[in-house]
Amino acid sequence: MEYDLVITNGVCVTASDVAAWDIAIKDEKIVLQAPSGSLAEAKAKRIIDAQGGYVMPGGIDCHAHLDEPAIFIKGSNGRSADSWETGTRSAVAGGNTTIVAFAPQGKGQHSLLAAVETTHKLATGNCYTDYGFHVLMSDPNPQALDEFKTLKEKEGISSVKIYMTYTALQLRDDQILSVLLNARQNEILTMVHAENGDVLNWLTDQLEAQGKFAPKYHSNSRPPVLEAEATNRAIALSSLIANTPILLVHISDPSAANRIRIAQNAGQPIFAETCPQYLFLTRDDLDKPGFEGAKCVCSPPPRTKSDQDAIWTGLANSTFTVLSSDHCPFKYEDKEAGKQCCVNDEYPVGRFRYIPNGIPGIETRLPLAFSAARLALTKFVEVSSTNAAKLYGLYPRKGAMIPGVSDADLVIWYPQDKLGDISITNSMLHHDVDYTPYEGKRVQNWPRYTILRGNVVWDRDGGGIVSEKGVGQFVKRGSKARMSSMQCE
Ligand code: DUC
Ligand code: ZN
Ligand code: ZN
Ligand code: ZN
Repeated sequence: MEYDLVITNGVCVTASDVAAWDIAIKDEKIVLQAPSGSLAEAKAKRIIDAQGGYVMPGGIDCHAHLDEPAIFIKGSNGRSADSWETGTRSAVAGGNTTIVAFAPQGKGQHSLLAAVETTHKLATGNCYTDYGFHVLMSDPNPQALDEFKTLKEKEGISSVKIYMTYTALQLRDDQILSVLLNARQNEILTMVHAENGDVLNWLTDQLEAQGKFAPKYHSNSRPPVLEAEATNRAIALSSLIANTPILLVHISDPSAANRIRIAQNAGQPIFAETCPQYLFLTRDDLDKPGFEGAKCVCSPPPRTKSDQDAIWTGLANSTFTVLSSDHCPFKYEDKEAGKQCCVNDEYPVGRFRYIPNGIPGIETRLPLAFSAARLALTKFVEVSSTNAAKLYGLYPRKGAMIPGVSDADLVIWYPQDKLGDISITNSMLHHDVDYTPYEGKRVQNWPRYTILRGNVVWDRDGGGIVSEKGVGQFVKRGSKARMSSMQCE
């Protein structure tokens, strides 16, 4: 048989193993794993010599906002900066092969299916990675709840995100219960943004009354307890709906993580996500001169150095199921739709309450986390790829390297020490954003090749993005896999 692609001399890392295997690919699938070097002479259209570099399942980033209106900021014309084209281009240059981003239910839009149709129009033919949608639900009206069945069975959408904050999005507890009930009936996973919106609005008013408008006060308006309280409440609401599984997204606060851990230890199906901003940024980054701190305004806000350590520990001990980017970019120099929309003569340091919440990070997620070397290699693959596939109904087609079963979605890193120390600059990234919050941060490795269903899409030394847009396909997703014997579902 002639293979389409063979990868030889690499060290394969999955969520369970580190082993020197060669890999053969045919018709977009991994078809064979064999001892290292044994396929070096195989008949193949292309052979990549991975020379002692790590070969892993491609990154799966299931938390990104592309071409989304910033409905969470009152009166805002803001729109997340990246399109499906530029967002997935950036993703693939950072080692990702699948992303799941949001189909937002617009203001006044009753139907979730209409939101899905709109989002398909934005994405179709434009993507460099395979992709799926979560619906972002701001109005749990009866029609929308009824649509869960069609979403799951016909559209291949098996997750919904809801908010406990932002005036335009925030659901009351009774509405959350209705979502959880319908989600349970249709095996849809509910992602919860857990911050107490009423409290943070009140604190914001207090800060403004004291003349505190600068970006750093974003952090004061969202103290950790507000995240811990909402996390606790979400867990309680899940327990009322027969312990229906929920995923607490973008957890930043160790006390919220502890509450999650307690629920997990009690056997509740509570899953959690954290993001690079809670591992690599701190609240001090919001206190840069002038308005620069706005570049790191996201919600929840970055915390302290010791909180970062606790979040790393939570990744290592499986409190966190996934490490996602929460790529939600807004341009900095954009007075219409970007971070500077609230800077004017009256408010020269802006008004933090109107700074669009979110930062870019889809391309830097894997290089930053890999270079930090704080997780075992298998753990790194688990939280950045395999668990995302399991949670969101993509496994084992995605997130694994099982011959005959898994798509040939791979990321190949440079051999250790080959690349040296590189400094992240915005000019090397592929998003459509005018800054990165990680400017100047040093990393020791970067994805050398990203391979989507057997096609090289990113070749760092051979032209960068080497595929046309449109190679990425929509993936219909199924139910969440069973993920832990501890958690009774
Ligand atoms: N939540 C997100 O998930 N992304 C950006 C803004 C927010 O609050
Ligand atoms: Zn409505
Ligand atoms: Zn959120
Ligand atoms: Zn998000």
